[in-house]
Amino acid sequence: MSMTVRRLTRAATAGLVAAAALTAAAHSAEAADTLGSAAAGQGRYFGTAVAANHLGEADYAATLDREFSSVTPENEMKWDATEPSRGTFSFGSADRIVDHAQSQGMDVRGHTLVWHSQLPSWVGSLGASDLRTAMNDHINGLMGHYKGEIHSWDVVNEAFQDGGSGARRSSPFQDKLGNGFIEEAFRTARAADPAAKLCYNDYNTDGVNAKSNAVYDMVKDFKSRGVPIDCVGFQSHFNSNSPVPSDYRQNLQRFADLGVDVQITELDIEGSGSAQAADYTKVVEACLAVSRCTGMTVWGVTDKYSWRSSGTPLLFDGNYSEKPAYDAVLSALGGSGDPGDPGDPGDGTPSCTATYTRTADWSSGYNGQVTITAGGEPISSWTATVTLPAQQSVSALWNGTPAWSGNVMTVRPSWNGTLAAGASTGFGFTVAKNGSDAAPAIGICTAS
Ligand code: 9MR
Repeated sequence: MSMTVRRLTRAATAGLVAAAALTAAAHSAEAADTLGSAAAGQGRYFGTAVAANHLGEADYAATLDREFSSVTPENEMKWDATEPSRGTFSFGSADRIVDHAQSQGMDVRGHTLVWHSQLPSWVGSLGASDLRTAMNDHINGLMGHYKGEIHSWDVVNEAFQDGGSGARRSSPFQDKLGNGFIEEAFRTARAADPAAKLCYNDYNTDGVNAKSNAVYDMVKDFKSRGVPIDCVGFQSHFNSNSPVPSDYRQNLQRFADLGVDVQITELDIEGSGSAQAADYTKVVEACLAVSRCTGMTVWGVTDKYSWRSSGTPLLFDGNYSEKPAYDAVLSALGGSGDPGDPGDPGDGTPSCTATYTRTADWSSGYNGQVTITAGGEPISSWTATVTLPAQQSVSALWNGTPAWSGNVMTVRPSWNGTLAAGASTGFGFTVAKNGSDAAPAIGICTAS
């Protein structure tokens, strides 16, 4: 297999972009902080997962470029995307993300080299000795292609089981190569790109529990034996079943105390309004309290493209408006918002966001729910528009008062206009599909 170094210009390009950013900052001393600039003020990066197929959407790219200082390809560097058949590497989508990030002076996290999921079937059918070779070839193929261009690599992802056993998860690697596959992957990775930080990454390891204890023991063993590991990634996918643990900071700290960096790698928290904002604050504060917590990545730019989109777990809603959670993160990072921005706390401007979920679905119809969340000020009324696909018609609506213009329904409150800052209400409606299953478009929410 031939290994090509993609390019050697990343450092030079990043230097130019950084110089340009400094000039811009000097010319606009009054400008609001962004997530990236506020995190930089704390010596941290603030990143997001990115999908190559959304980079062409103007609002997506503008939000990404304005706010974030690091990107993680959400799926494009996984094994199924990069080596779909043995020895044949395809880097097109991943290159698009890396090129975009470099043009903006952003860092790139590599995700992920060895994982049981999104693994092409040919890998699972190999015998042990062939599998070992294939694993090392895969690591060398990816890390060689991006040599010198990746800030941190998730070398091994999710190798431990959920539940109380602390056991390793069954996978072709575990089952055929045994526990030693993780160590081997890290050793291969270090040789392939000595400049990249090498991370172990997992979920449900955010607090102290049997699973995080097992990872802790592995990292401790690696450090004591000189197995190359630089960082541990805590995915931090939270919701009501898996809330932000009360010992989150303590858990991050005990890993840091082993002599590795810790990174929050896939943060998202289902919810809305002030409760979601408060949870985000806890996460940012925990990272800032641990000096070796070097940065945070949220798992997507906008709720509408989240892997958990119905849970609205991110910082920007489907219209790319800043949510209360955004304001909370910015403020926890010590940043200040633009006082002219609706949604920033204390700016005196009523604002709201509207997010849409299909809550029930059957062959001839569906129910939709729009959640209205007040921004950083209390509001006394709100207006949201719902544009229906041409064939569809609304047969019922509750908790709102509709007015129609063609296929655009403008909804105002019935009894539920008054909201505290960050609080939520909503309205629901039943739609007759009349042959179209398309989703309605939700317009920008306005408040008074
Ligand atoms: O967000 C990713 C989603 O688009 C993919 O369909 C999914 C497939 O497994 O992977 C998601 O990302 C996962 C990440 O790679 C590893 N940790 C859990 C993430 C959420 O499932």
